[in-house]
Amino acid sequence: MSPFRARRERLLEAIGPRTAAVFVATANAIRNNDVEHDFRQDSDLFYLTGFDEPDAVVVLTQRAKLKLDDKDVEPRLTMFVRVRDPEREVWDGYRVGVEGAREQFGADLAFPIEELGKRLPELLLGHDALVYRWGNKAFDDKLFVAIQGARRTAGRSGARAPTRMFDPVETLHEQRLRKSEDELAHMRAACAITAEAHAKAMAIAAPGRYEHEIEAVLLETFRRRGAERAAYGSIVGSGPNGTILHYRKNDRRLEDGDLVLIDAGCELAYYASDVTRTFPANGRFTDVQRAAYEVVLEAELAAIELVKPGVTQGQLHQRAVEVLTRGLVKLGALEGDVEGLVKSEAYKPFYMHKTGHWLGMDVHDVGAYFAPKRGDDGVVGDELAQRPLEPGMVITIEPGLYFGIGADKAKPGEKGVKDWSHLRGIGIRIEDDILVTPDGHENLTRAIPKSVAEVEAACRG
Ligand SMILES: [Mn+2]
Repeated sequence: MSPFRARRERLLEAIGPRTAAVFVATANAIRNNDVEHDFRQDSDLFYLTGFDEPDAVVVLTQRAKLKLDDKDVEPRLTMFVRVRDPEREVWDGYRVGVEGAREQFGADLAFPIEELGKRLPELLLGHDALVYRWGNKAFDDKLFVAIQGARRTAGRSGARAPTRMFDPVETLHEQRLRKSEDELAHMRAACAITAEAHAKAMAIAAPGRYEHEIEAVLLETFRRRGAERAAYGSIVGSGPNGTILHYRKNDRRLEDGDLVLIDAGCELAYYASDVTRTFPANGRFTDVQRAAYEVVLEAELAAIELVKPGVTQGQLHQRAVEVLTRGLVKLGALEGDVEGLVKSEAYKPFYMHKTGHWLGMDVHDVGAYFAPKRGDDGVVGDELAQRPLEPGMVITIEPGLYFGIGADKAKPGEKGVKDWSHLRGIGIRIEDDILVTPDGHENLTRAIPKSVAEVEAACRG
């Protein structure tokens, strides 16, 4: 339990002595009729406790004083959980229960979830602020009622009660943004499994196979090696499907001459990996596919090359955009001065997304992308600016080029656009997971075939 306790203590220190924090478990969601979606715990709650059951609320307090069985208790961690229920456990499996929350998860106090309404106001007393991510429709009202209850009591007794609420983005999510060695060990392990899955997928893909057969190989690898699940819906897009950014059907038959774009990564111990590779279904790039692939690869490598503390994600995106735009000219899709084409965003019909995102427990991980700008005098001003990378942060780098329906916005003859019909149907993205280190970066997914020669060799199996 010690890393979880250490994280809670760090959070309490960050939020200050008169602030409490409330975290709510993910609710079970119905898929259809009486079948539920697979449960996956809320990342914040898991990060702080390691507890993975639904119907739970975690309250961190520093000034709460409760009288229980004539004893004064000053809890720091209070958990509201499902009670043990042999009848239900026959159907749904073991529950930690109230005693388990104390004994296995280090709760100072634990109560049945049914007692939340009664206990929460007491726990909030003594604090004048609260950290909570509002927007949880099922829980917001309960919390506001509890705050009102605490304020009524406080008004009569001279105690404090919360009058302010803060989103966890400035405290807990800053903590989650910088990965500890424990966390990086999980992320490395997740990346190793994802690496095997991508190599296997390249080896089995062939004209005549279906996208879902390749998806099955990815999932087989994830689960066989102990990953709980895919970190997000696996994309296996062949031919024109590779140009659809969040393609999910995975039901097309691969044809000779197709490219196959796979965006898939496993989640292991609640940590995501997120990798994209693009390869020829028949194992050999055509000349035009190779030329387009080399452009995306050059953009990806150039952006990765820049990653080090102090650089912003905006700068990485800018670098990728420059290389892609130069490449679009070389490929014959655009014409004109590269700098001008970048400025006029002529690349956008072919490259419409950003070059990367935070990666961690959530595939698009928490954490602010912008921070208040510091002037030359060191004073924090009003404006927001892209924040600099720091050691321990993990990002993805994932440039791409897409000549699908989105590209139809690029009309030959307009704004530097040439006839790009020779590229139609090509969709390419290359994505790696990059750890920022004190003196640069480490590519956590470097083991996955990526150069033209490596990819063609992996396709041969
Ligand atoms: Mn990604």
